[in-house]
Amino acid sequence: MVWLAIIGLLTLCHSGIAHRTKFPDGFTFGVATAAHQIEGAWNISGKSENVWDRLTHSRPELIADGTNGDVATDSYHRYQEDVDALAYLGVDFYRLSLSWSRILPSGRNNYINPDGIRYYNALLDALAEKNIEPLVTLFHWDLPQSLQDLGGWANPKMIDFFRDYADFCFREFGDKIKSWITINEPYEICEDGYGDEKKAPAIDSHGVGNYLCSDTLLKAHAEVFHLYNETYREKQNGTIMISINSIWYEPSDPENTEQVTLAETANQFKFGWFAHPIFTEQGGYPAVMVENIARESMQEGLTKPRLQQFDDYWIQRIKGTSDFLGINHYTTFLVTGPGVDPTAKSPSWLKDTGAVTTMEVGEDSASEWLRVVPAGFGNLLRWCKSSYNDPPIYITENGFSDRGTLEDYGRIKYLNDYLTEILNVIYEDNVRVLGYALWTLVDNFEWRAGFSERFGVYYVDITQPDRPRTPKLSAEYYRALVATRELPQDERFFDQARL
Ligand code: GBH
Repeated sequence: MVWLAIIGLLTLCHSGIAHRTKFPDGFTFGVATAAHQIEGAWNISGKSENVWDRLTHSRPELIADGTNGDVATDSYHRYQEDVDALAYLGVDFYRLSLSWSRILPSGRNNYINPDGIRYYNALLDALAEKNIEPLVTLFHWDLPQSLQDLGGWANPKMIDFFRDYADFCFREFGDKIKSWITINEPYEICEDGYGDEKKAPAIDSHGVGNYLCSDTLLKAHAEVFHLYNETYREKQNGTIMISINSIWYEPSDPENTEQVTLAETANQFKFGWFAHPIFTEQGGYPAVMVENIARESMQEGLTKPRLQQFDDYWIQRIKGTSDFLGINHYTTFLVTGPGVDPTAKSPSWLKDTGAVTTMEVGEDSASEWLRVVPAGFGNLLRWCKSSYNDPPIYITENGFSDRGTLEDYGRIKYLNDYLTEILNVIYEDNVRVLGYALWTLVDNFEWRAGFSERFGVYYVDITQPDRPRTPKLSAEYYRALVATRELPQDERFFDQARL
């Protein structure tokens, strides 16, 4: 008996259980933040108003706790504390974003704000001092209001404005930044900001503005990629990608073939909307999107579909414009059947999908939309490998919200289980996941949720003027993980009562 048990144990170790907790050599760890959520200093040192300043000031009732990004975690003044926290965690890289309206207050490149340049140089130097690589997002939702006044991402002229802004950033900071992200979460920008009121600028042009936005945004992304590729890459020797958020859709009944097909449709509408044009051989919007929207548009009596396929020039121009597939991932929803979702406006992206969905799955978090479904993450990653020809992948965001407790066992469990899925797909399915950024460093301004939902591994007391940061238990967990490159098994990280 004893011998059998020992042999059993040895086989388990050999079959991979033992190395399942260890990340492969070269895998990198970081944390992610975004300018508007942490910087504060909203109207000083030359920064102009952005769409989130405008929304939070003019319609504060839209923010769960009435807070805003005016001071946020005051990282504009306290960036050294952030960098010290990053050094304590021991991360390889820090994903941050640049505030467009701090760098180019008019939105255009006619005037450059010297304080903005000084700030980012100081931050980049402080990171270099600690040997932390910057991974920098050009646009994480904080569009200069002056450009929004011209229509924002619904205006094709944005292609030029975004290229000019990126051009300036590459020239000014390119010696210090080797890894770039063009745009964070195009779906959220277009659907939540132009097709709904969930994000600034809260245009709510459902079924129309969201698709104007995606046309412009994908072209603008592609132009910035080509600019980097042709003008800067050789000299600066860096990389550039886009970060796409995924809510992964699963059929609620995996045996139900109609649901299986609809879940695929929903994934094409959600992730494929922006990934298909960039990461497939074929290029362009997913066929099922083009078809569904054409059909819906006809029924609405329109003479032209609300979304049209790109022409050949743009299909070619957009294809292949990302060195890596950047994935932000938090959660999974279920598809329950065909039809019009009860929450769908008309017309709208959701109605266009033709699927009814539910969030009733997994354990909850402090965010209504965030359910804990680690298996969905594994399925998403395998789907990305097969749908997009085995791309090299960075997880550019992943994290969990609670109300700010220091003993954040819920977050640790979430991280442990989601990171386990990454290990599984790396070792079992050869999915090429190269690095991981935890969302987020410090509790910060969580958009319309204000400070009511907290994602940080550092607690921030926003009632204190000096915004003190306190490490949560998850900070110790992540520090241990980064130091050993192995999922910590120490029992102090796990809530013994709940195991
Ligand atoms: C990311 O978005 C963002 O990049 C980051 O800035 C953010 O802080 C983080 O996640 C945590 O939220 O109006 O209630 O339906 C994640 C994707 C998609 C999350 C849309 C919230 C809708 C909220 N987001 N979503 S709701």
